[in-house]
Amino acid sequence: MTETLYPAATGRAGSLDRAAYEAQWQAAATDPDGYWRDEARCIDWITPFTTVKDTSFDEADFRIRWFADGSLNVSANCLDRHLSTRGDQPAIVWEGDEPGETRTLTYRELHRETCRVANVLKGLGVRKGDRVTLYLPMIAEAAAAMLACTRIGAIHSIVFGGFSPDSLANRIQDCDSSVVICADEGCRGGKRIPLKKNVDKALEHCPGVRHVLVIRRTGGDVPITEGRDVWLHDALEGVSDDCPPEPMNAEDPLFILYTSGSTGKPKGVLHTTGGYLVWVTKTFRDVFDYRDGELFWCTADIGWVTGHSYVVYGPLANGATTVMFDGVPNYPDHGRLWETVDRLGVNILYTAPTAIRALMREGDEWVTKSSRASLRLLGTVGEPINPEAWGWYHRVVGDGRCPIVDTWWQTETGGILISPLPHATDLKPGSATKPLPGVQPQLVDAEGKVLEGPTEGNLVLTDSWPGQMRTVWNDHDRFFQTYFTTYPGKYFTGDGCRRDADGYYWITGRVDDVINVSGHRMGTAEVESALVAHSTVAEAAVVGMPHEVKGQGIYAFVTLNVGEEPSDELRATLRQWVRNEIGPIASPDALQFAPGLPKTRSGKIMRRILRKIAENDLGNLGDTSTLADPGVVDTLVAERVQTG
Ligand code: 6R9
Repeated sequence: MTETLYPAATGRAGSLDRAAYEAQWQAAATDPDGYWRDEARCIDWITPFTTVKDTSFDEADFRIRWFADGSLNVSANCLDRHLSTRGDQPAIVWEGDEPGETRTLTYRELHRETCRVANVLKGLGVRKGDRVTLYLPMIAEAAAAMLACTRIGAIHSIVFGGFSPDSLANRIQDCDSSVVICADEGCRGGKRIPLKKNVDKALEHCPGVRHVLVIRRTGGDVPITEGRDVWLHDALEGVSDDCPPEPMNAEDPLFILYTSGSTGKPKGVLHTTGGYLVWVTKTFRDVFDYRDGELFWCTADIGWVTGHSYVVYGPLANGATTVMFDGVPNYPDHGRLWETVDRLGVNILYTAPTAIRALMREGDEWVTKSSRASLRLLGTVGEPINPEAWGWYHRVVGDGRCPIVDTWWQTETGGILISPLPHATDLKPGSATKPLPGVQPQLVDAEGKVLEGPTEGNLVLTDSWPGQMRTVWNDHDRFFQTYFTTYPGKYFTGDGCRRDADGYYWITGRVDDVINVSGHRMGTAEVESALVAHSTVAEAAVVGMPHEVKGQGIYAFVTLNVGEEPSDELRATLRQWVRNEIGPIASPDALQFAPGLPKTRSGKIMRRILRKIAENDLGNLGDTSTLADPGVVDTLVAERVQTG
């Protein structure tokens, strides 16, 4: 197979080039403490640290600590330190759901807003270490609320606005939040999202919540519970804009973010203060090669880790101007992103392969009628990008002149780990290319044997990096069990990966029971438990299937209780049920009624076979002789749902 190679960009003074990348690698390998000590200078410390790396993935002395005796404040790094040099520069350019509905906040304005919200939170009794849940649209106030939490040392937990009241309630309960911040409603693609009403429903099951701070976004009519609910605009009246930043230890918790795994309920991924901020500050600067005055647009929602690290913390810590987009790429039409790029003058665009594929289908004209002359660099994240979509992004969107950084990372990693640097790395469409300096990937087989050279296997990381998650909230044992026991002494990513002869990494997708739907992580177990919670369902098994736009779709096999009859109506009911239980992103794309599921004699569902059926790879079902009743497979194949 001949691969097209796109040479690294040249001719931009000050960019990290090949030599600089090599030099950093050398430094990280020969003197790790010295290397990370220097890198940690990208942020301001209140108390300088004296210890750098203090980590071990071995069970006997398992620990992950970075810069552990230093202290700092995240909001001071994102705001205060820029005031003297760029107080009047835009920090946030907000673009609403309707084109041209914009608002700009300078660093000075965002600083003031953050301090005032922080004082409101204090007034509601929020103290250092308390948890605050945010359930918000992509409005500038959301960034101010995040920064306000960090200013006083409260731990934020953001729940994506597309999650149901039940999912929200579970996340509030798990971390025991005392305050929720929401908006009256959100706007997405011309539709209203009833955020406050969802909070009211969730709070029926969350007695620990003392206050709800409500931000007026649409002015929609929402119920207010006296004594509990407070309008932010009322609470802000007369509030001081003086709020000194709380000095936080480097290892103090910064935020919790729930993410799906192979088993059980979503885990509260915990990131701490110093290491996380160093990592997102450095990776934003290096991977996007950001320069003063440029406009950076990451289209992710703050409900996901990409929104945390590259809409808010990474850009603001670097004094960048970041776009917050409260809309969707296909509203009011398929030209929305490109029209907005032109109107705002966006220089760097960071988005997901699923959005690229969806827009690619609509034809080039939506793109080519815009100029996109301001664009310098493109990025992708969230799932593997197929070479066709990469090619289209490069040729049509970037006019063949913008490098693409395909960035691999996870909620757990805090920030980017494997990615090209635009001026140092030759690009291969579909490959996240090479690890950043100091990042140590390895490929292993199922037994843990290390695979060398060009090969394919499971992706692990053999050593820590500052942005690594520190624990699962309230369940340190689950943290260790989930990530460090499959391959003892190594962090297991859950991803499969190929490495080619040039040492380039090609992520092939999850090898566990996590599916990636439009770049959103879903645990198959979560969808299954939602399905079996319906009164008609006896058993359910959920697997991923290839989907042209979403990357993966959700295929559900459902066995009904005795006496229940399969019907199209029931199929629609069950899909709607899952929407209500978890949220629209979890709604099955295909739902097949199965009189029985393929099981081993010990009663384990053979997902391997279900995956093959969902993929329509029927010639490859493999050995079915160990099944308790091999006949069920024939029925499932015969009644397979057409998925196109
Ligand atoms: C940042 C984010 C993590 C999972 C990860 C992998 C997939 C992310 C990717 C990619 C191929 C890339 N993934 N980036 N796969 N190429 N550039 O998406 O975090 O939501 O936790 O998902 O996404 O499978 O394990 P998260």
